[in-house]
Amino acid sequence: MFTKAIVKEPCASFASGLTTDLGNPDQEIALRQHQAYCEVLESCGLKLIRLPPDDQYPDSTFVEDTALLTDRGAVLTRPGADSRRGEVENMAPVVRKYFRHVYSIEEPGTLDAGDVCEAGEHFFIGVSRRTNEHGARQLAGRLDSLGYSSSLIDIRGLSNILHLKSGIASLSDKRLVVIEALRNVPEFSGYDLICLNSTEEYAANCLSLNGRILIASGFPGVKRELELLGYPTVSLDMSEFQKMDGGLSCLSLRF
Ligand code: CIR
Repeated sequence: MFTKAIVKEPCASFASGLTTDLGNPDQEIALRQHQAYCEVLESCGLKLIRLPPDDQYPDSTFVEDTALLTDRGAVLTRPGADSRRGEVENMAPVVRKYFRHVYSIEEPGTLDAGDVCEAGEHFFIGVSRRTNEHGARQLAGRLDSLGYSSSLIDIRGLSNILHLKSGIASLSDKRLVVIEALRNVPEFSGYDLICLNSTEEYAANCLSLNGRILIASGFPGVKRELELLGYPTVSLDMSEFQKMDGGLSCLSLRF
């Protein structure tokens, strides 16, 4: 069970964050969507640690990329985009307040925690445009020392996802939601896969939280499939975050 989540409201410079060309987000709507997201986290029983918006870092609302939080310790990341690296300095004291064991990804490694998918005691680590092999291997070593296993998944050939978790989510230690392009990854072969059709790929970044699954609204196929499997779902409008290439999970750090 998760009891807490760290969140950070989109700042005034949110629209100048990194993005491919999906249009300009509307600040007011983004704030409303963020508030609705926070309310759903609270309704799932989480106590929120709300950090103030930080204009210096337009992408800083995507807190998930700055740290990996596990039951056995936290790892502060070293984001692959220069413009995001300073976000970690601001997150570090918050993480240190709640975790006794805090580690870091060191140069020349880069790692965005949006590339890390936890499935029980196993972690999939994406090697992407943001996370380099050095960073992925550093994390794998750290996880190993904490008693977790991991595997590296190279997604550099996939142009349609920014991070590994843009295309995969774990619903349990045995079941994953994946986009079509990741369906045949050998490392996923032992898992029960829920494969999304190409029109619903954004919904792959869903979040299993204390017995419910939070999904982006507007993707009825995956919602229906999850409900048929017995998962209660909660839909959230993520349109303004999608415009900035952000998924649902990126807006919080749960622990
Ligand atoms: C970025 O490009 O870094 C942000 N605009 C979006 C980051 C989204 N984070 C994530 O998928 N884990």
